[in-house]
Amino acid sequence: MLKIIIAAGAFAFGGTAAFAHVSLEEKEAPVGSTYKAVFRVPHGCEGKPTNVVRVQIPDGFIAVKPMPKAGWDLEKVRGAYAESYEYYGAQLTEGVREVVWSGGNLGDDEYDEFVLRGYFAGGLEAGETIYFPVVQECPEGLAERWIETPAAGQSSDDLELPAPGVTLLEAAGDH
Ligand SMILES: [Cu+2]
Repeated sequence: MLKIIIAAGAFAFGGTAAFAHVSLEEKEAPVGSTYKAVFRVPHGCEGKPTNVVRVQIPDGFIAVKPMPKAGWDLEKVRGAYAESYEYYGAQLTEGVREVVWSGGNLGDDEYDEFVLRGYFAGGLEAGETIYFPVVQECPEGLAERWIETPAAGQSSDDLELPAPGVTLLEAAGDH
């Protein structure tokens, strides 16, 4: 009897796909504001631990600074922005485009969070959703690629491996 209950519980858990996905803690942020992105990683790849977490930085999310993590190496891949963005009186044309935490070991039965901070540029549009593609790498070449974005008429719930996203709200001073 106990076995049956555990099996049923495991099934219910596995069926709650939205819970198991890599996701962002805060799913909304105003245009023209600093945003702390907390990526929640709830499992590895098919039973294997996660050793690398890569986060791609979308256009318009600027001045990115990742938070170092004990036990993980941190790499900041810099590159040109799609356009020039105003940031506290300066014009930024380049910055961090990808953040890579590597060399760690997050067990498949463990949970962890990976954090970075940045700024949603003033020119972005309220109502738009900005996606942060995330790739989890595991031993033996296994990976979980959270890079799908919804097509017109779709929502992230329709996708098997949705990229975590943030829906932009109107800038605080716009009312
Ligand atoms: Cu999942």
